[in-house]
Amino acid sequence: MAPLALLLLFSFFHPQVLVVLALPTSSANDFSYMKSVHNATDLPAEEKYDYIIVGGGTAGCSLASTLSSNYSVLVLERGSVPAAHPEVLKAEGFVTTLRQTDDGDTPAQRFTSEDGVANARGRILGGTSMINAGLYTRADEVFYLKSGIPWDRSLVRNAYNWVEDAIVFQTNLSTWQSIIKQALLEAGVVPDNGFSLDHKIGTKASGSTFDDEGRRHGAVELLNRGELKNLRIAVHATVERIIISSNIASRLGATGVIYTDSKGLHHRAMLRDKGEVILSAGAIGSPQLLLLSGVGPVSHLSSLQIPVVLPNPYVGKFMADNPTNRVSIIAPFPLDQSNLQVVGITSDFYIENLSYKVPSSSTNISVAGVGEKIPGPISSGSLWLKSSSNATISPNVRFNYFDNPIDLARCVKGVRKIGDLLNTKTMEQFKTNNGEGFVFLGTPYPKNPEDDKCVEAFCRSTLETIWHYHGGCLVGKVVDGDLRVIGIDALRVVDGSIFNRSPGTNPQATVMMLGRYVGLKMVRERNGAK
Ligand SMILES: Cc1cc2nc3c(=O)[nH]c(=O)nc-3n(C[C@H](O)[C@H](O)[C@H](O)COP(=O)(O)OP(=O)(O)OC[C@H]3O[C@@H](n4cnc5c(N)ncnc54)[C@H](O)[C@@H]3O)c2cc1C
Ligand SMILES: *[C@@H]1O[C@H](CO)[C@@H](O)[C@H](O)[C@H]1NC(C)=O
Ligand SMILES: *[C@@H]1O[C@H](CO)[C@@H](O)[C@H](O)[C@H]1NC(C)=O
Ligand SMILES: *[C@@H]1O[C@H](CO)[C@@H](O)[C@H](O)[C@H]1NC(C)=O
Ligand SMILES: *[C@@H]1O[C@H](CO)[C@@H](O)[C@H](O)[C@H]1NC(C)=O
Ligand SMILES: *[C@@H]1O[C@H](CO)[C@@H](O)[C@H](O)[C@H]1NC(C)=O
Ligand SMILES: CC(=O)N[C@H]1CO[C@H](CO)[C@@H](O)[C@@H]1O
Repeated sequence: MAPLALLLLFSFFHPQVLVVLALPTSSANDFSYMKSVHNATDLPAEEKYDYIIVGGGTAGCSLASTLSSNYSVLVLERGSVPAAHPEVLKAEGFVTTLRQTDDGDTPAQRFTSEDGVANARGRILGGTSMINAGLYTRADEVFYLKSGIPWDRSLVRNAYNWVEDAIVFQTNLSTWQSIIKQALLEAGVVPDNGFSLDHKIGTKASGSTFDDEGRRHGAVELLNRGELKNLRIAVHATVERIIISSNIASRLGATGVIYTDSKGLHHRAMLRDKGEVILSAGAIGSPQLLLLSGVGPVSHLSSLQIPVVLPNPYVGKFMADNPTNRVSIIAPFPLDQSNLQVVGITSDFYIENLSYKVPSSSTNISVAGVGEKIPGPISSGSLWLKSSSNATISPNVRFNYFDNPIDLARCVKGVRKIGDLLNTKTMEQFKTNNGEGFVFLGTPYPKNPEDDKCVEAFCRSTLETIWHYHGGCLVGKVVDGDLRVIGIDALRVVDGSIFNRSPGTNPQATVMMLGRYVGLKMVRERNGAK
């Protein structure tokens, strides 16, 4: 048999091998989309488009690209282009980007939720996909079943493939990721699923939007797959509100949006016949814009003197963030900085993490971190406006981590698994003082992992975000199964705000898939096919 035929036969029994062969290890960044980018100050005071997408983020870019195949599309992004912040294009830039002092245009906008947990969101073309840790993995089955969306699963696969063909890589595992993989298997997170983009119980290496040369290929590069001549992308364009009017039959409908440029001047973008406004401003931005446009809980809108356009008690509700807890070990030998590549998947928790260097004048300390994150979560909170008229002022948000005891119980299980992992032979090499123990940076591993109260206290005291917050515009509450805002024509929401649980171990794959998926459906619907 020819080697290729043998390989294909082998792949048939081991599907992950086929994926291995299909994904490249690296490629140059493609900036073709720059042809369509304009400074908002250069756009006219009023223009018309078929589709207006608010937020050039993770979902917004794949949606815009898809709709541009045959329609005029305007993308309005408050941030700048990646080339203006080259650190976002490099894996080494991950930590520095998150630590930058906010000057109103830095790509990671930091915020602290009312729970007191430090968090961040993207403010750049490509959105949060340009500041994240790059791990790429598809959604779990429970996500599809509970999402409220009547998924066409073949279109879902088609949409994931479209994303993966453009920006997903199979990279070499860093030292720490190889060690974590071995330790997870030894700690019983089995089977070894090799390399896979699918959500499977066990341990696997997944794809990355970073390539082997450490270049980031975020959602922004999906714009290149569209018809650039039909796309207009405005940066430094902050959308202030959606223009909603009622027709002769008293039906509400979106007719356009108002945005401001960097000089503070107002512009209007209006819809052509059959057009739509799509909010892709993320889990913080999309509910915020509905509230600023008068769509939301009456008491909240009235307290801010915002005229109520459509009462909906659920806008900004069910805001959730998956709590994560980790231990950090000071490595007795140097480790390369590593972004996320390996994940351990069980039904109750997921284990993943990265290593990084803490440089100082005298020493370079390498830190190996390992953390667990729970699925869901079940606990949730809400979002409310701080300003009644200024979209640049971020809303307040509270996630109520661990409000539900099931979330806390899952954390306890996950932390115990980290204990199993620390007890493996693989991890012995990290013990210092003649193999006596680990040197932890920050809170050490709990002394009595058998004691529920002790581990629960660890869960609460070391609570962090893994930045997978979602919700605020849930399906069945704010939008319908086609993601149309309930009660308002020509207005949809397409981004992480529609999720009632975070998809898979990490959401970006599914957010990008969603943009492509909804875009394909919209084009089909409009062309008369159902
Ligand atoms: C530090 C960090 C690490 C992460 N690591 C991973 C990971 O490794 N793997 C993974 O799968 N996920 C990861 N995530 C999560 C993932 O990146 C996000 O869930 C996802 O990108 C969210 O996509 P979105 O389209 O919902 O929102 P975004 O990508 O945030 O898009 C929203 C866009 O709207 C713009 N916008 C908002 N308001 C306005 C307005 N009024 N006018 C104009 N524009 C506006 C924003 O600037 C932004 O570009 C990480 C997130 C962070 C913050
Ligand atoms: C956009 O134009 C304004 C006004 O001319 C200018 O101040 C700003 O720097 C420009 N921004 C970019 C990203 O080019
Ligand atoms: C392009 O859009 C027009 C209407 O705007 C429609 O008649 C035509 O069928 C579309 N073509 C494709 C290939 O989608
Ligand atoms: C990745 O691994 C392959 C095979 O071991 C090696 O040839 C290649 O140089 C590695 N690439 C990088 C960037 O380390
Ligand atoms: C720390 O790392 C930097 C950059 O790699 C290097 O220049 C420096 O010599 C290192 N310092 C020590 C003490 O190893
Ligand atoms: C909106 O808020 C931002 C940030 O605080 C501020 O710089 C800007 O001047 C405000 N805009 C208006 C119109 O008040
Ligand atoms: C994605 C993630 O969980 N990152 C954490 C991994 O561990 C390091 C160091 O311990 C933390 O700084 C990261 O936040």
